Formats: sequence, structure tokens, C-alpha cells
Amino acid sequence: MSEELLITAAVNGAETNRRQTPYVPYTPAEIAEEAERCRHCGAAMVHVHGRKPDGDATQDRQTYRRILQAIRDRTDVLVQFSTGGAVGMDIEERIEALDLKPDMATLTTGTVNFGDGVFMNSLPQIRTVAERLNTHDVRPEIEIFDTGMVDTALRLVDEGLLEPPLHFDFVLGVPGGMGGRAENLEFLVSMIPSESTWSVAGVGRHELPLAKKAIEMGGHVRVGLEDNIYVSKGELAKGSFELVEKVVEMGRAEGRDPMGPDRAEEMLRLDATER
Ligand code: KMH
Ligand code: ZN
Repeated sequence: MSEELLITAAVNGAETNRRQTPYVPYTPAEIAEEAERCRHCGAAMVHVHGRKPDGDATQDRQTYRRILQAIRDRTDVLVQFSTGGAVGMDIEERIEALDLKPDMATLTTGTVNFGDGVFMNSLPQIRTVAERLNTHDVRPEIEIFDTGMVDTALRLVDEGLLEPPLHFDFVLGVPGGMGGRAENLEFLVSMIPSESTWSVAGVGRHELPLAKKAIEMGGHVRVGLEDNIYVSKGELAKGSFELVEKVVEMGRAEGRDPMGPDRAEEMLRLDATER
């Protein structure tokens, strides 16, 4: 297997906070510094969430504008915006930054229990996000937290709202969602059209074992403090870059070097950006 490996760093998320780890970036400058470190270590893309200076999650357009600019000023890494935001956010608020034309943005194709909360994505809401992505010509990464979400993504293809080839990210191990067992990943991969590309994002202790499994299966990997804050049992990662380093090592052991942003752009059929 010689296909290069796409590593996406989910550097902050909406939920990871400073009470859990001092290393989670909040401000645009902090996010950009971390993005640069992750790129240096082997990530081709960063998945980012807006945060207020006190750490509260925000989908505010100005915050995303500053994040995008700060990252572009420092590094050529691809930038993927979250449209999920945090549990309980209004759908319009979640997509107000898409006109800034990030390289990619997420699209979750279903509702899932998310810890004690509910991450709401009704069919009309999913269509709203897909339409807005299309309006601004932003390619989606389809976030799958459970099996029915794959079927819904395929339904959106039939409706003309999603254009294949699709790129999926299987987020496994969220309390309330599909668990982090390797068989779950195998099943999800069996469901998607063969021309699709995919990555896995294992949550918590599932992150690195699922990364290894995905590498062996020919898929790609998302890691970072959004999903897991430990680099080994009981040891906090000093940033998402340490998790990226681990995945680079795992990839190389299987003959898969990390791909750069140019190759990722080509594989994911993104419009070439000036970087
Ligand atoms: N924070 C979660 C409720 C995404 O980024 O699009 C949703 C999430 C998915 O993180
Ligand atoms: Zn996210």
C-alpha cells in the first residue's frame, strides 16, 4: 500500500477546555500557531472551531475570519471549518462563516446523542447546510457518527445536494454515538461508494488504535485535542501536533508518508487555493 496518508488535525473542537488541558488553543493566534506546528509535523489539513477568549464555543463569522487569516498568514495547511459548532446552536449560526470560503467544511448527516446532550441535524437542517456549502462552492467532509448517517448522505446524492466522489470522516466513540470498535469502522467502510475517500476520528482512548486500523485499511486519519487530549495513558498531549507525530510514525511503519496540502487538494477535489 503506497497511497500517501492524509492527516487532519482537529486542534480545538467546541468542548475541549482548559480545565481538561492547558494546551487547547482558543484565540485565532493560538489556533494558527498550533496549525503551523501540526503542518510542520505532517498534517495537511486542520479542522477548526471558533472559540471566545474565555473558551466558550462560537460560530461567529468574525471569529472564523480571524482564524482563517491568522492561519493563512503562517502556513499553507488546508483549513476546514466546523458547521457543527457546539450542541444546542442554531443552524443559521452554525453556517454563517461559510462565505469566507474555507478549503472545506463539515456536514453531519444525522442527529446523535452527544454525551448528555443531543447534536441536532434534522433532514431539513442537513439540506440547509448542504445548500449553503454548494452556494459558496465549499466541499464537505461528511461527518458520520452512526450508520444511518451514511444512508442519509447517499440520499442527499440522489437529491442532487451532494456531488460524488464523497469524503467521509467516521467519528467513533462519542458517548451516545457509534462505538470505537474496529468492526464498526469496517462496516462503515463497506457501506460507502467505492470511489469515496475516508478518514477516521477515534474519540478518547480509541483515537490512536483506530488511526492504526485506518492506516492498515488504506483510509486516512483525523487526530487532535478535539477528540482526545492524551498522547499516552495519563500523559497529556502538549498540543495536537504530538498526536500528528504519532500518526506520522504509524503511517511510515506501513509505508505511507504523510501527504502535503497540494496532494490533499487533488485527492479531495478542492479548488486550488492561493497559499
Ligand atoms: N461539537 C460537536 C457537537 C463538527 O465539527 O462539525 C459537533 C462537531 C462536529 O464537532
Ligand atoms: Zn468539530
